[in-house]
Amino acid sequence: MSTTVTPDLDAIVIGAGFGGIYMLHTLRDRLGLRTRVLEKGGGVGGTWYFNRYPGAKSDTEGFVYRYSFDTDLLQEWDWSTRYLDQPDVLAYLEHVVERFDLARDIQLSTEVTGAAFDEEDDLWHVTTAAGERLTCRYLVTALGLLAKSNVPDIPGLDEFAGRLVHTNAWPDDLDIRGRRVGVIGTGSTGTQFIVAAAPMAEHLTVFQRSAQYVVPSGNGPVGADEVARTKEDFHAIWEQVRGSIVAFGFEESTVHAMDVSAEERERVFQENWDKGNGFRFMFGTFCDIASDPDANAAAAAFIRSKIAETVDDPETARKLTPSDLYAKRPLCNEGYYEIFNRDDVTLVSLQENPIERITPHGVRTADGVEHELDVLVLATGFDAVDGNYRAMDLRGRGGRHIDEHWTEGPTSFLGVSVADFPNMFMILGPNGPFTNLPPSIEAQVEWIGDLVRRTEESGSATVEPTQDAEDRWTQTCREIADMTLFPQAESWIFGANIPGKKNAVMFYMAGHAAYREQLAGVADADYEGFVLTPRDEARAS
Ligand code: FAD
Ligand code: NA7
Repeated sequence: MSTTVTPDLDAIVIGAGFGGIYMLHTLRDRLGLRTRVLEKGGGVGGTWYFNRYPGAKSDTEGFVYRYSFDTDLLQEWDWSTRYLDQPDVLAYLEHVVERFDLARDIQLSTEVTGAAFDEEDDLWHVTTAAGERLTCRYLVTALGLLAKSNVPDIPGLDEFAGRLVHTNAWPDDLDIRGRRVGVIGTGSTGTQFIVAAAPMAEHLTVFQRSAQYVVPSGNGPVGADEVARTKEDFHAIWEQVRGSIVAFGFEESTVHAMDVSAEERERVFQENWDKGNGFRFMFGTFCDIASDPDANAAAAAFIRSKIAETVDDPETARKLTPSDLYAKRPLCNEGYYEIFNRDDVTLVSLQENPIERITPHGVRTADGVEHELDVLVLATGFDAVDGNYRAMDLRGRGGRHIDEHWTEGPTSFLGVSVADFPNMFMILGPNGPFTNLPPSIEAQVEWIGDLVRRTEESGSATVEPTQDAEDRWTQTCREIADMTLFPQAESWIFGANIPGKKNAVMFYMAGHAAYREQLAGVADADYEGFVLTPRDEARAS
């Protein structure tokens, strides 16, 4: 039943990262809705507010790791390195907030602990950790897909007497210079940290569970003339991005790796190794590295040969050499394998020598060695995609908890909406695109804005996807993922990094352009797959 209650706000957006910031601008300034952002952190920026560890940077090139919605913003914000360091991305997002006068509608240090849709008044009732209660018609969850830290359950972790930190909660007062530092984890974060930390620490001990395929990033300074040239080309660059698969600002290859000679393959791999960038190496060399086992094996063999060439100590090289598929989110770093030639860096392979326990003094491994440390860094990643959803008491129609809806793993229609969670929209929700994320965030925010406008103009009380539409989208995502090799590798992309987490498809892997087409197709068919319930009908029921 619906009654005419005036809500506190038209819309609440949870999260003030790339997604929440643009969503606020869209709902407030384009649609004229009374909107407020609630953000747990003490500042805006999301990922870039929390991840302040040495070496934190984008692995998308800076010229496309930004918004494209405002031409003046694109022309006026400069960059000086090929990849953006964490302080640069944070400064950019703070600038966007200031430029569009958004701060007055962003409530910081406010954790949302619960949100429930009430069928009596067709409103979302939102609760914060401080006990504040707010009602709104629309709820947008911009909670981040890599934002809930994964803190592994290692015996003795709370007994460590030095500084224990997760990279996603790096404290401002921690200086690792001259300290004995240990790091658990060698994913994108761990490898970035390792490269930056080795020259700073007195000694760095790397606890590696899985060896990784890492290619060079090609990072370095970008001159003012290159920035100027890029700005002149921005129109064409963003057209290319919107029409591409991974949206990283390079042309994906259309050539099958096994259609060329071994010499040609080697040449192409070397060329892209020299250019740098993980996504370029996986998607710019050949079109089937992530889908054809032979192509994948060729790329993996090339990287393995580079490890053998680079690492001086054969035993260290052996431990650093992966033997599994090259099918996790591709990593890139300047000088990763080279770091292990330093005398002040020790590599411990946890597969061969597991951690027995954390002691007050450091990490004791199965061989009985106690690695003494002043600082222990957990670069152990995230409970990705649905982690922050399940951390809240999130309830849709009939008081149904999101965990009940997602018993078989997280699902959605188009990555943005869930059946029986009316007027709720997700940014980077489950089964959204696997791409450079700002362009996909923009596509989602603009599409959500259009659907909210359509709902408002039609005088509807609610809009929500049908279960059938959600099921079909889930099936589509599964089928596309199964055409790739990604499900065969153990990583956060399918939830394999969290003990006990159900392995599920969590991304739409057909690419950015295809995703935009799907969104446009649904909108053009007057939001086929969604049900809009008129206010009067809702009130009568
Ligand atoms: P986030 O930036 O994660 O913001 C989500 C916000 O929601 C957070 O501020 C969080 O505090 C808030 N929040 C969550 N739950 C609650 C709650 N209950 N109450 C209140 N607030 C809440 N992607 C790329 O495409 N390219 C890259 O190069 C790249 N590099 C990365 C490097 C690192 C170190 C990391 C961790 C991620 C990287 N990513 C990269 C992914 C990155 O997360 C996205 O590009 C983008 O920043 C996501 O923006 P977002 O707004 O969706 O989420
Ligand atoms: P990842 O890619 O999930 O990497 C986490 C790393 O931590 C990885 O090497 C894991 O080993 C390791 N890990 C996790 N749990 C443990 C335990 N219990 N013991 C030892 N080692 C462990 O997270 P990142 O933060 O690096 O990157 C995530 C994304 O954020 C990235 O793609 C960027 O977009 C930014 P494993 O490899 O699973 O064996």
